[in-house]
This record gives sequence, structure tokens and C-alpha cells, in this order.
Amino acid sequence: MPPFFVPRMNTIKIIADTAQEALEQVQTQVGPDAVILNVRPVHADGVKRLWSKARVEVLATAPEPPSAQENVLQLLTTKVHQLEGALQGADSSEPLPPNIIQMMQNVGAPQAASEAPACVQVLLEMGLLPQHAEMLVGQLQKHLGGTRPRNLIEEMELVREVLVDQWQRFATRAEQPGLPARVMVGAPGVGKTTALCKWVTQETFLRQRPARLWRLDGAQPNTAEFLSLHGEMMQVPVERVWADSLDVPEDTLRFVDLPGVPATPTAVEELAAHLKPLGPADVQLVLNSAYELDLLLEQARVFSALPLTGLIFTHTDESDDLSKLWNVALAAELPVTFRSGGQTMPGGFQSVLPETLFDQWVSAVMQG
Ligand SMILES: Nc1nc2c(ncn2[C@@H]2O[C@H](COP(=O)(O)OP(=O)(O)OP(=O)(O)O)[C@@H](O)[C@H]2O)c(=O)[nH]1
Ligand SMILES: [Mg+2]
Repeated sequence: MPPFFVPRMNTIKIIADTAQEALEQVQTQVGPDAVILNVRPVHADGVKRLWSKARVEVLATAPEPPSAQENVLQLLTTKVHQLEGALQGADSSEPLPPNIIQMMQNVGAPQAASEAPACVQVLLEMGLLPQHAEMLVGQLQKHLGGTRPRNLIEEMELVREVLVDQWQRFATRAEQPGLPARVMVGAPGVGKTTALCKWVTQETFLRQRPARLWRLDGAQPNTAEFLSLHGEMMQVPVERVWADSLDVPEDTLRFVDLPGVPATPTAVEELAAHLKPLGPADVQLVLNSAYELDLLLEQARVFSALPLTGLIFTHTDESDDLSKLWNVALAAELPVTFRSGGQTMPGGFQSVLPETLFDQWVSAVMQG
């Protein structure tokens, strides 16, 4: 079992001959909404290992009851009112977190009294890079026309809308028709193959969609033996060479794993040559969110020589700074498609919606 895995309460363990059988047993015992925490092959011990096939172990638990979704902008209103109260010396029933006080005071401070509307200044305080502020101000003015929002909350709602629109424009522009091969690219060791395994597991195991895997070599050999083992367990064929002649049914998802390459123009150019035979593809740049923002921006810049369609952030179990995701997405002009955290399959692999990401960003800052 991977070292980071911590089983939750009420976790059940099923061992079966095939992934399909294991899933059926999980669903019988936990219900159709069972949350799959981990899927892995298990081998018999000792000599028996020589003749017995690997079996499949699945850890699953019941879904968490839906928590009351907090309206983060409402939360912000409350905090602003509290701040106003605090600034006027009125009694504030609940003390504001110091970072929020600092943030709001900075927004109102003379040194920040630039042209940018207060909502943009709040985002700058939340970690947005100044280079994105200008675009936001321009977009906000377009959205606003002649009217002015009445308060900071309305402004925040508007800036959220602007960011979501922008994101959707990136997504529409990058979208490929049909069912293109999904390819993971990125620097060495950022978590490409792990993310790919999770994605395949979600699609084949949980959604029962047919899939096929390619573990291709690049300038370096692709040593990810665990991808082949995982494919075998999922009963997904794993190829080692790309062949156009291979007759893959149209509804089959195709996933391609390549070894990492350093973020240099020469290495990326060489990688482009390896991507060419795949035709139009869904090329996802995988980034480790625990890296410094400058490094992530540099990787996004260099890899953008490829026809990228989206970004996947891994290691979200080690870094939860959402401003990085916004800053890289806006700089690369690409949507973040998935966030992936941890080493269990398919645990912590979530598709990303810009609205939710914005609310989580505000809410994370609010909570300090
Ligand atoms: N904590 C944590 N570890 C991860 C995560 N994703 C991957 N890892 C670990 O990081 C290491 C590298 O992961 P891989 O998926 O092999 O990385 P890769 O990008 O495919 O590597 P190359 O193909 O060699 O470039 C492995 O030990 C993974 O278990 C994650 O989200 N969180
Ligand atoms: Mg790999």
C-alpha cells in the first residue's frame, strides 16, 4: 500500500479475481454511490505467486453526506460588514481573521488607491499576479458598461463572472472534436503516469467506458512498469508502440503516457516530434502544484510550444495554494482540467470547474 494512504472510518476491503467482480461486490455492500478509495493488484505469497494470477483489491467507503454549501460571497459580505464595524469602533460579535483585516485595510490604503477596482485589488491581495490585473480591469469595464457595482460584493460577483468567462473561452479554443487521444506531457517526475492511471481508473472502472493505453518511449525509455500492471488489472490493453494500423473502436478512450522531458525548448521540440504521429490530440500539461509559482510559469511557457489543451495539477495533497492555479491558467491561457492529490487510485482526481475554484480560493483566504 502506498505510504500516504490513510484508511477512513467504515472502509471496506474487497478482494476479487477481476476489477469488475470487485466493483460489483462493493456496490452490493456499500451501494451504487460507493466512493472508491484505492484499487490495486494483490499477489499471492510465496511459491503460490508463481502460478496464481494477481487479484484485485478495492478499498471503498460510503459517500460523505452533502455538506451545506456555504455561499462564499455571502461570507465575504459578513466579513466586510464586520470590518466596517471594527474600523468604526463598533462591537464586532465575531473577530475577523488578521489576514482578512490586513487584506481589506490594504485595499483601502492610499498606496493601493490605483485605478484598479477594489475587487481586483482584493484578488491581488489573494495572490493574483499583477500582470493579470490589467486584463481583468479591461474585462470588468466591458462587462459593466456605464453602470457601477454598488459594493464590493457585487464587484466580487462580477470579477468571478469575468474569470469564469475567460476560462471558458480558453476551454472552447482548446477543445478538440471527437474523441482525441489523451496525452500527458510535462517535466520528469511531476506525476503524469499516476494522474493517467487515476483518469483511466475513473473512466474504465467507475464509468465502465472502454479504453486503451499506450506506454510510449520518448527520447528516454518509459520505465513506468506500474502503468502496465495497472492496465492489466483494469483489463485495459497496454501498447508499447503507437500504430495507426491498430483498429480501435470509435468509442474507445485512448490514453498516452510519455516519459517526462526537461522544460527546455530543445527537449520540448523533440517531444513535439513524438506527438506528431498521434494526430490531433488532447495534450494535457501536468504540473506539480507543490513547485514554486515561478517554476510553474516557466514550465507552462516552455511547454506551450506544444498544442496544449489543458493543465492538470498534481500533488494537491501537498499544496493548496489556489492562486497558483489561477495564475498559471491565466498566463498559459488554458483551463485547469483536473486536480490530483495523493498516490491512491483513483482517489483525489477531480475535474475542475472555474466557479468552484474561485469560491474555494476566496473561502481558503477567508479562513486564513
Ligand atoms: N504525494 C503525492 N505523490 C504523488 C502524486 N502524484 C505522483 N506522486 C508520486 O510521485 C512520484 C512520481 O510519479 P509518476 O506518476 O511516476 O511521475 P511521472 O511524471 O510520470 O514521472 P516520469 O514519467 O518519470 O517523468 C511517484 O512516487 C508517485 O507516487 C501526488 O499527487 N501526491
Ligand atoms: Mg511517467
